[in-house]
Amino acid sequence: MPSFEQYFLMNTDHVKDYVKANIHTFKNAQNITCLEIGDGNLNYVYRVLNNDTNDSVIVKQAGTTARISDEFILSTTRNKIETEALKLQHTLAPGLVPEIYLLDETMSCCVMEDLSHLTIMRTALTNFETFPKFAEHITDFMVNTLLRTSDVVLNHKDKKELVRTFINPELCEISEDLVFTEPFHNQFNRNEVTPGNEHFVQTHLYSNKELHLEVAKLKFHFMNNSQSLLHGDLHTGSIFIDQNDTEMIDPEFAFFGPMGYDIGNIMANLIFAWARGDAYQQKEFTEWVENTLFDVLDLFDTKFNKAWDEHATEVVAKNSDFKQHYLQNILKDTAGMAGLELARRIVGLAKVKDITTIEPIENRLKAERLCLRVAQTLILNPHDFSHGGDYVTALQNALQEEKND
Ligand code: SR1
Ligand code: MG
Repeated sequence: MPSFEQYFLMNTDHVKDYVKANIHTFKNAQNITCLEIGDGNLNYVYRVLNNDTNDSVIVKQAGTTARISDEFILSTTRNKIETEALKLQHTLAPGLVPEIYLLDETMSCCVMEDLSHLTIMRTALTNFETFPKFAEHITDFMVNTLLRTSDVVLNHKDKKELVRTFINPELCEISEDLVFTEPFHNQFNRNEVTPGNEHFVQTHLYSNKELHLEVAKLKFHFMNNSQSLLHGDLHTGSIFIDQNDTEMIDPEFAFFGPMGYDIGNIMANLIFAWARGDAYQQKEFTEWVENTLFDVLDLFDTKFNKAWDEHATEVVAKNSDFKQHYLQNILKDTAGMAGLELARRIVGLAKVKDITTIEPIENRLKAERLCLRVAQTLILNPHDFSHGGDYVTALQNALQEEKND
């Protein structure tokens, strides 16, 4: 059995030995099953089951390059940032984040609660499943993890220490390139535009100078506003869900940035689900998504106001006009960031199954253009999006534009 005293990339047999050596409920286990179950773009995820006791855990290990492409050479220390983020989010939003059992900085892996009785939300949404508790749960998670890691609530020196802990330059660079730059400039030639939409992408993204200016402002805002500890990649593939529970996983992109980045990611990924539902004429499903878009912003607003009144410690922040000013800026950022996520998942390297699996191709092309039209409106007019209903209106307008073109 390896000693695990020096980093190496484990296989399933190593992971079995690792768990026997490090997790006490597996110490004497004779009958262990281990499966690699990761489907993300970066890391390796193993489910380990003790067949005799039914105890199970998840082991997540970082490799030296991204799974999606060897082009991304990454430090394995990212696992520590992810694990520290999970631990902090678990205390701020209990019941909405898996429990961490072990962080191993040598092996760049962590062992955590097994949530595999739940489904990855994106997979469920592609089958048009609906989740009535999602808006409540995601807004609890966002208000608690975002507001309570900001200067509104934290002692400012403590917050600066946390900012230091979560400096995450490599993963931030991935977002800076893939989200804020490549979809509009294709400077590394990594974009993958679906044949049939080249002209649309050229006109609406690559040659759109007005859009480039707003995107530049958003990129610098992302890089320079250490507002809160973000999840950093809060899309529906980072959420485990069923009818009762919602658990947010995979915060390896965590760093201190603008709150609107996380909220905007949620809004954009709901829009992908809507576009798929529309393509397959799933009316009940698209109505649920519309209500959820509405509820997410509405509940965020209500809960944010309440949490601010309960938890604000900063003297100058105990001012209701300032609170409204602060919230309006978050909602404006949310719109811009949602627009960016919509654009990058359509033309960039890392796509979403909601859209890529739409058939026939004409319907996929139409869904892609719909997302890009909404993206453009969100980025150019973020002030117009302070309610969830504004997102639904933008979707209806984009559908109409598509019909008129
Ligand atoms: C190289 S990583 C590509 C994408 O996958 C992650 O989930 C992030 O969204 C990232 O942008
Ligand atoms: Mg991920």
